[in-house]
Amino acid sequence: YKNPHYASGRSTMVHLFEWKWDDIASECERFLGPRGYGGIQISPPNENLAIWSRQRPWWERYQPISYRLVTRSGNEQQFANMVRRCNDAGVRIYVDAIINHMTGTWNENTGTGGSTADFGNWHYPGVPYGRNDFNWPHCVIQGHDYGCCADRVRNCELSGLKDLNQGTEYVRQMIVNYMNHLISLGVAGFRIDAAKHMWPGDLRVIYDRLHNLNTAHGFPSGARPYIYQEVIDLGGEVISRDEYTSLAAVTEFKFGMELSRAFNRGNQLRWLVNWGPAWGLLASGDSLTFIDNHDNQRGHGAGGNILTYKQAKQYKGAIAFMLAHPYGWPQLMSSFDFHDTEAGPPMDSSGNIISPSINSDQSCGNGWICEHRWRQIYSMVAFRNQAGNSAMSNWWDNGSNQIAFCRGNAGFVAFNNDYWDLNQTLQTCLPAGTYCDVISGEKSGNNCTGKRVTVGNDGRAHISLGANEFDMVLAIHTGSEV
Ligand code: ARE
Ligand code: CA
Repeated sequence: YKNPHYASGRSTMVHLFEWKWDDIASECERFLGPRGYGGIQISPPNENLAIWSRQRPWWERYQPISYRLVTRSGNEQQFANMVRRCNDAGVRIYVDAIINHMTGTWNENTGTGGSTADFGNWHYPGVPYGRNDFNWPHCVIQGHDYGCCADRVRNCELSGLKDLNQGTEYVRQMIVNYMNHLISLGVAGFRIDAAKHMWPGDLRVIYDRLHNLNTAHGFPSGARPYIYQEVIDLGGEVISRDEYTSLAAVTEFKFGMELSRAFNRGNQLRWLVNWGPAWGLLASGDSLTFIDNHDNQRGHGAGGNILTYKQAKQYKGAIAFMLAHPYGWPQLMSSFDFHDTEAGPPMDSSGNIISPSINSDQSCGNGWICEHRWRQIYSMVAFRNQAGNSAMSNWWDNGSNQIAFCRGNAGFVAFNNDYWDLNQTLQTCLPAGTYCDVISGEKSGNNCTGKRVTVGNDGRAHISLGANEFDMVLAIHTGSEV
């Protein structure tokens, strides 16, 4: 369950938060496929409660009312069409699977596909689930439970969301049927929402009943779904991420916290010389890595000064480090603009999501940020693909916040997060030639719209990165020669 089954030569996925299926299909064909993206985490595709009383917040999608594939993102036919078209473009789809719970209790009770529920009786006819399918008697997780009481974290309600009992055969089967339906439609794997709140033994039973990936969508025979489990573990709790790594991959929240701290100048970049398990991070192959996610970019989930698109220069620096460094399986965040942390995606007065528009410079409009379309970000996705499995080598630092390293003989990257300029002759490990820096510009034909870097026969080149430049990164790789 730890292999994303990317098409060959690809390495990075992006979370297209709240995007519609038709828009994702187009994005696979016009941008993600050609640019070398490996996959997409989509918002939950199953029917959720429509919460008009809170102006249709983004978080209504974490309140399942049935497993029918009908949401604001689209219906089942649109879903199937998206998966087909994305797989054809070489881009995999990973589903955010909410299997810990159903909705909380609300006055309104109609789902995005028209299903209803009787919350007071734990009755969800759209599945169907009834009272016997939930943990009983019901209780709600309190903050201090995380420090003491694993049974309460797993058997009580997370924020009042009705807590399913995955220990029962019936619930397991409903969940497995839902996930196998998605596998049959061609998805490559799952994010397991709130995995901390489910017993590892129950999850193992569920994972082991999943079908192999659908060979009609280009997966090798016998391929198991990629599974990454959302377990927030910054230390100090009774439940640890290590209880889940024997099952499948795990979201590594320490990754974005530490890199945000470093690129925010709370820690010197030179210390990143031993980035990886030496920092208390998971083993690389177990680790789904990211800077921000849809929760912590807006202060939900585990908080703490996470960099986002709002601090663009520092953020692009942290993202470039994530993508340049061999550790982990990276995931990018692609956001809609927000000020109110509860607000849903751009929508019209009927609650329909408004599609992103695409500007002539490739950026998005209509309220969508589309970090994945920022040159400094998609260029580093290509860098990572070029670097492949090569190790990091030739680390250099100035004893402060200027660092540089190579990836085999395929890539070289430098960072300057100091208040003074970087001007150094450094080993790039690349064959002699003139390269286009893919951060300050990009290669177009035999031209370069950014800085040029000349690598000598000894592999060395003069690198200059001013403290006041628009970006703090310089990156060159095989394929960026001009
Ligand atoms: C909403 C309302 C609530 C209301 C509830 C029920 O905000 O006021 O009571 O509905 O009706 C998201 C939002 C929630 C939202 C929920 C359902 O963030 O605000 O509740 O959707 O609509 C814990 C979990 C972790 C979880 C985070 C948010 O361990 O799994 O909390 N993250 C996932 C998703 C979220 C989603 C859910 C789970 C629910 O990524 O987007 O919630 O499906 C410490 C612990 C962490 C803990 C954290 C916060 O750091 O280590 O484990 O995270 O505190 O409590
Ligand atoms: Ca639970």
